[in-house]
Amino acid sequence: MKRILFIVACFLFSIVGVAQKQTPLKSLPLIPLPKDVKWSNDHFILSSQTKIVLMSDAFKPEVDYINNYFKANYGFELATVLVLPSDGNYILISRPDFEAGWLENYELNINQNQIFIVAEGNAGLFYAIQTLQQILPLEKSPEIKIPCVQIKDAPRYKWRGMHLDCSRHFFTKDEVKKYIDYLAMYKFNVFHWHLVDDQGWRIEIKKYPLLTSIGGTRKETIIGKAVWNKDGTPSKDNKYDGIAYGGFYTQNDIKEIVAYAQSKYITVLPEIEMPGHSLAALAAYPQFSCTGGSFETFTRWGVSDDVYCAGRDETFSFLEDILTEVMELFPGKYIHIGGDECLKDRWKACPKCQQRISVEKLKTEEGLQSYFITRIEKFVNSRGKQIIGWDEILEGGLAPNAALMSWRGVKGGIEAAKQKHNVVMSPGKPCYFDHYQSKDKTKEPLAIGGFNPLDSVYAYNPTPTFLNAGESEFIMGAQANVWTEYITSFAQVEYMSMPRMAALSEVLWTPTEKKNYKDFIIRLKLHAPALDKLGVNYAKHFKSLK
Ligand code: TNX
Repeated sequence: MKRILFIVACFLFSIVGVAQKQTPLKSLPLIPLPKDVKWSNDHFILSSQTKIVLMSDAFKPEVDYINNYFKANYGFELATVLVLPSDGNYILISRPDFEAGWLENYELNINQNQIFIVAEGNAGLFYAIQTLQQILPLEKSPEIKIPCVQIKDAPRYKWRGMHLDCSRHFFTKDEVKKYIDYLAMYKFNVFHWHLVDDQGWRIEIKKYPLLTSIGGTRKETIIGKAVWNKDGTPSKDNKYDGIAYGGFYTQNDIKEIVAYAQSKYITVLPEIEMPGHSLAALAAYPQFSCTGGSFETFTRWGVSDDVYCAGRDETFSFLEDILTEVMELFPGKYIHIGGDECLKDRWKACPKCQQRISVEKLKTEEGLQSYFITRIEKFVNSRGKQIIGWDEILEGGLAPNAALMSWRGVKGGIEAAKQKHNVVMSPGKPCYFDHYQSKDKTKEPLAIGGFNPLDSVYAYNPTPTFLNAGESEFIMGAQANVWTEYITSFAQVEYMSMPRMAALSEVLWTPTEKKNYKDFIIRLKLHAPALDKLGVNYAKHFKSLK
């Protein structure tokens, strides 16, 4: 008898345990999962009678945002009132103590009569509204049933980034804005805009118009996967499409996109590659190369031997002029200067580069790479900004104030954190969203290679557990990169990045102890109709997961 009671007790305990553990996570389509969520089966009924209280003009942007959203999605606006109504239901936005800046924590409390949105900063208010949007029903109706919730939320990391390569393939201003919308939906706060590479220069620089008129176009593009000879040169069997390809953003376009991102509390991080990945610039201005050219914007993928000449002072003046214009366009603290995959063959053969190595006592070409980045860093710092670069900037010694983006695994990031430099983790595994997401490649669009399925993204922990507390502080967060050699359309950008972006958002936002992949999949399935409504071409592999 005792034994039976014990078994029954265990059974009951397990049901209660499961219920407690799973119920709160199961039925609301919240991504990323907030830090603390409670909810009941009660509802707030929102209609055109619902009022929105504008306590202070400081909240006007949020009130406008909510009203625009309701108008677009449900066909009505809320009545704005200046004082708390004595009856009826209402939405109240408040900030206990105004703090300038982008504080991101917030509370969203919904009972049957009121929706309270409370935050210390505007970013927090914005995130509260993003959360609210996720739990609104999708169907149009004069009475909108919103579940009663109590949410207390704050992010795990301060750098929550997504990158998009607009050089290898160009995406229009509207497509870039759509991408920014997706970032905002999942509470990312950095959009890393890869604007420059061997295959195309995509940002207008007034002082050097040939950058876009020549460097913004390539005469054709390789078709399919590249074939290589044994010596590493591209094979003659490669086929090219014979179609000129180009595009760039004017400075006005850039201003528009930066302002758009800013309205969603997203900082745009521009990347201007140097000293490698610079063939498009050299096609326009060959005088800043080691050999003098001539060059053509790359028509294939891979890395070019020709890079900026580090021996000529004019190269630095050229780059400083470019960076001056760039820094005026992008208000963020960081400028990404690339620094990756700079082949050293030209520098080895270049008398000017060799002279620089000897005069500056640099010893090697790696030392010259470090000299290059440090010299650029000094300039950027003199304008009150910081540089961030790919992990190759560790070669020959890290520039004194540089932040580092770790892509060749996490080794570089760990090394930099130990040296007390800020770090963004972005290792190829699992943060390269240009890699395959499913094993069956025959069913996937051609991709560059690799394999980063959704569960591997979800399981990622950007802070290596063996770092001590002091070192971990330098891990600002992580980001995923969408390189577009093989991504030719925006629909394909969506396919490669969604829903892996959703999984990454939870890595970056949700406390580790609250993460649970099964639960995430349940919520993702509930969230999918919202993506359908937006017309997103997301990958659907998760739909068959149990
Ligand atoms: C490496 S990540 C690159 C890019 C390529 C990418 C393809 C990095 C700093 N450099 O130039 O597009 O791999 O996955």
